[in-house]
Amino acid sequence: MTAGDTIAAVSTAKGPAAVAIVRLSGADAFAVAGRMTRRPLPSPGTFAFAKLFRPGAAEGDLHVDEALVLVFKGPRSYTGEDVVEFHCHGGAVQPERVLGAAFEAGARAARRGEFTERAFLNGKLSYDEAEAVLDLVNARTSRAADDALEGMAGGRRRAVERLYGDALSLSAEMEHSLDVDEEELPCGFVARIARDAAALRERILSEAKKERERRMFRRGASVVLLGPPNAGKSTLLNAILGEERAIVSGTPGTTRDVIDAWTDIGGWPVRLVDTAGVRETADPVEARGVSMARDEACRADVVILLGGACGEPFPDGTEVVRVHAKCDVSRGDGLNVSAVTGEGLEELKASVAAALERKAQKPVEADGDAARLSLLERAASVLGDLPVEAVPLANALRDAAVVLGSASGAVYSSDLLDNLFSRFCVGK
Ligand SMILES: Nc1nc2c(ncn2[C@@H]2O[C@H](COP(=O)(O)OP(=O)(O)OP(=O)(O)O)[C@@H](O)[C@H]2O)c(=O)[nH]1
Ligand SMILES: [Mg+2]
Repeated sequence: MTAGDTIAAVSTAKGPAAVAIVRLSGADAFAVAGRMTRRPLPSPGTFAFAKLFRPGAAEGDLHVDEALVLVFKGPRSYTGEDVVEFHCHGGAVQPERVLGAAFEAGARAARRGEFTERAFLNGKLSYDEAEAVLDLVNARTSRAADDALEGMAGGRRRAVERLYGDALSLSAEMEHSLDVDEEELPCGFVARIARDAAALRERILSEAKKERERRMFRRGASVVLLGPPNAGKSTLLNAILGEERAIVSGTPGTTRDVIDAWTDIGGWPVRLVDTAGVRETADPVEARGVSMARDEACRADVVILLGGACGEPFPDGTEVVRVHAKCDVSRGDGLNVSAVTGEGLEELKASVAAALERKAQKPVEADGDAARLSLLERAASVLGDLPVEAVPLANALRDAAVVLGSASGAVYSSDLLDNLFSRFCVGK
């Protein structure tokens, strides 16, 4: 596989749809497309309507589809290479048939994220921008999408580059001061550099905070409703979702399974989970549900606890929001909420959002996309608790500048790149 070969994929989601896009990219993209249209392609930057054929089809054979053909001449394309897009008919059959014709015409199947990988390799996108593209197509909430869009516009890269630049200039000032006589330095010079280093550290920490939030946007958070039977868990699930997702009844033990749905709480993508009421029971099916409820609570980022003790203590780091439900009937300890009148619902969502805000900042296990975060954390720790003395300050600033330099991303390992692009879908 060379970078020069021409790749093809369906870039739109599978399933019934009016339109699907089949995309070609590579040195031979125009030739491959020409074998399919059997007539000259529209000039770059314009489009034309054309019938698409299998290259091997005989004269008079039926075409595979009719499509809008868009031509982009490299480097003015998404990948930086020659690109052709066929906006063909959607559905279960047509996009795959057009793709099949493209393979017969000389293209090969694109790997996951290969279009974006080529854009990166051709200098069309930085690592951070490519990562932001991935975040955007996977975004589950508007807030996550906004953050990704800012990243695509270069926001993440510029933020770290600025930190790097500022660390470099502080470091240079400090190094220079070591070479001159102390009397020549302005009064309070070292104290001023120490203050600037502390301010730089705050900015690094705030960038690290955003990076942690991004990780929460990516993985989503799980918020589990837990409590005894009839506490009102399913009713609360339905009220938060604004739809009747779970069965509600006055009979204790109504919910026996784990019921979940994705929703947006305060901009966080949340998997909201309803569980079986926790109680001792002789019914093996219900007992299984209760044990699943406890498991979900142990894995949860936030537990919304209704009415009393239920299998606590939870693991360290679990955020617990205590709710007194049915507050239209009686009031009690914790957040008073009524799914019937709606009282306390907004407060509950705000408490959950605040708990998620805290949770996002707690340390989690490092994984493939933690590289920038751990570099930022290292730079912050290097600059932590500095004495107001020239030599340790100079050393710390030099170390911080080196670490921020790699965080700003001039150099990436191939593992890091593989990890990023394999998280894309085919066709992106
Ligand atoms: N008045 C009032 N009734 C409620 C409220 N929330 C739930 N209920 C009622 O309480 C009963 C139990 O509600 P569910 O939501 O099924 O309770 P649950 O905790 O899911 O119960 P299990 O699935 O059995 O564990 C139902 O009759 C609901 O209509 C509320 O805010 N106010
Ligand atoms: Mg229930």
